Amino acid sequence: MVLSTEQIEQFKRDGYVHPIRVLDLAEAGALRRQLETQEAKQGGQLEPGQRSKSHLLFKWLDDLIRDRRILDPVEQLIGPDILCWNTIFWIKDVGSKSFVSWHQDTRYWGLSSDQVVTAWLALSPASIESGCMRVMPGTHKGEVLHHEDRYDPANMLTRGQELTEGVDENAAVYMPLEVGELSIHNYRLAHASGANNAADRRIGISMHFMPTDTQQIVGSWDSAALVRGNDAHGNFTPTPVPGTDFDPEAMAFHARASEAVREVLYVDAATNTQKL
Ligand SMILES: O=C(O)CCC(=O)C(=O)O
Repeated sequence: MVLSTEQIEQFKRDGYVHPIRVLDLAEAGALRRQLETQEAKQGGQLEPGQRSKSHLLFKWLDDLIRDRRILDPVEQLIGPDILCWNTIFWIKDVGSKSFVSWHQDTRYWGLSSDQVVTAWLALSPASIESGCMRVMPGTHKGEVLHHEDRYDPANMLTRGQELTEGVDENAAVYMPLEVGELSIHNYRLAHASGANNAADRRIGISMHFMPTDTQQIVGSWDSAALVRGNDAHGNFTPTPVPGTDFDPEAMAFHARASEAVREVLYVDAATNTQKL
């Protein structure tokens, strides 16, 4: 058991748990090199479309969503039958003003379950200075709060959506992580992050896990990877496992699967900012 009884209780009460050591420095460094090698090949950055459902593009990321060191604590929180719905890169370059406004993901992902979790892995130090996540403890237990789409260009969220209620900056808690550490939060938990004022890039990967009985209730079609247990529900089309980075079959699937996610994320939005 990775998580103690106290950590599980804290997750139920507050909606998050951190830090959980999952990779050693060498392993996390190797993943960062894989990412940065690819970025260097294409002018220094991922394309927006490569930031989401990225486990279909990068073999090493598909391996990561199946890594028992990540799935063991996730199973302790959501049970043994686990789908991975999405993976997203959250990269803030040195000196970048990029930030994430206060929001609840429940509002935008079209998923039926209240048990969806985000596991966020640090590939570089996620400190207060570099813009680590902040959370509002307990907000996962309440209603979905009111958001406004503000479209700030520096906001990493698709619509610059921002909570207009329920945030008390004094009660907010930082979730700093060292390289190779993970945080897990319930997707209804209000969370945000600030700009990177540190000397290194802030690189995180979010992996979104859910029980297999979850349904997509906004989009007409969606996909997910069965990463542990059995799927007796079949609500999501299984994603292919890439044999290599940029495997042609997985890339073709990625085009369809990430478009389906975009349709859900931008439903009723005034503008498609093409951030994912
Ligand atoms: O990486 C960040 O700062 C925010 C990530 C986020 O909003 C999420 O993983 O749900």
